[in-house]
Amino acid sequence: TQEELQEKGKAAVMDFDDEAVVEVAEECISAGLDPVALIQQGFTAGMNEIGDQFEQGTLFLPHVIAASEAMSAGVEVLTPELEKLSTKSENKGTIAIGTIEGDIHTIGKDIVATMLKIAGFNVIDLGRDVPIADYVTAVKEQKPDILGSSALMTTTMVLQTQVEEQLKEAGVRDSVKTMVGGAPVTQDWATKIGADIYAENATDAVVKCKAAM
Ligand code: HCB
Repeated sequence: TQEELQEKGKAAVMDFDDEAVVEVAEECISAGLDPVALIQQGFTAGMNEIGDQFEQGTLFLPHVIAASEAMSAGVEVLTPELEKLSTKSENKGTIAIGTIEGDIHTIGKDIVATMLKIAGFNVIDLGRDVPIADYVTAVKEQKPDILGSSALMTTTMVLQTQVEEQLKEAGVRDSVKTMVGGAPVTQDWATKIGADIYAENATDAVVKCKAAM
C-alpha cells in the first residue's frame, strides 16, 4: 500500500541506502502509487529524523550527506514520473526561486521548483547561496510574478527580511509577490516580515502560487 511504501522509503533514507531508496521509487512507479506522497511523507520524513539525530549528536555530518544523497537518488527516479503528471497547459506565470545567501540546502527548493514546473509555471531556478542583491536583480530583469526564497537554518532565515527590505529600497516590492519556505519558516514568520506567501511544502506552494495569480 501507499503507507507501507512511504514507511519503506523513510527507513531507506534513514539507512543511507541509495539502492533501497531507488528500489522504493521504482516500486512506487510500477505499482502506480503516488510519487508526491512518497517524497513528502516518506523520504522527507526520513530526512527530518536524520536532522533530529544530527542535532542530538547521535549522527554526524557524513550521515546527513549520505542520507541526502540517498534521498536525491530516489527523487531523480521519480522526477520523470512527476513530469508525466504535468498538465502541459498554458503558462500559469513565472516564479523565480532560490536558496538564500549563506545556505546551501537545495533538496527542498528543488522539489518545490519541480512541482511548480509540473503545475504549469515557468520556473527560474536561482540556485543556492543566492546573494540578496541577486533576488532584486532577478525581479528587475526577469519580472517574475512570484519570488520564492528557501531557508533551512535559523541563521539564514533572518535574511528573508533583507529580501523584503531590498525589494522596497529598489522600488520593485509591489511588482512581485514574495514566497518564503524552508523547515524553520512558519506562517507567523512570513506575516512578521511581510512576505505574501508561506508554503509548508511543495504541494502547499503549488496551491498557494496558483491562488496568488
Ligand atoms: Co543541514 N542542517 N547543515 N545539511 N540539514 C539542517 C537544516 C539542521 C536543521 C539540522 C539540525 O541541526 N537539526 C541544521 C540547521 C540548524 C539551524 O537552524 N541553525 C543544519 C546544519 C547546522 C547544517 C550545517 C551548518 C552543518 C555543518 O556544516 N556543521 C551545514 C550548512 C551549510 C550551509 O548551508 N552553509 C549543513 C549541510 C547539510 C548538507 C549539505 C549535508 C545537507 C544538504 C544537502 C542538499 O540540500 N543538497 C543537509 C541536510 C540534508 C539537512 C537536513 C537533515 C534535511 C534538509 C532537507 O533536505 N529536508 C536538515 C534537517 C531538517 O530540515 N529537519 C539539516 C528535506 C526537504 C524536502 O525538506 O524543509 O528542505 P525542506 O523543504 C520542504 C519545505 O520546507 C518547503 O517545501 C519543501 C518540500 O516539501 N520549502 C519551501 C522549502 N523551501 C521552500 C521555499 C519556498 O519558497 C516555499 C516552500
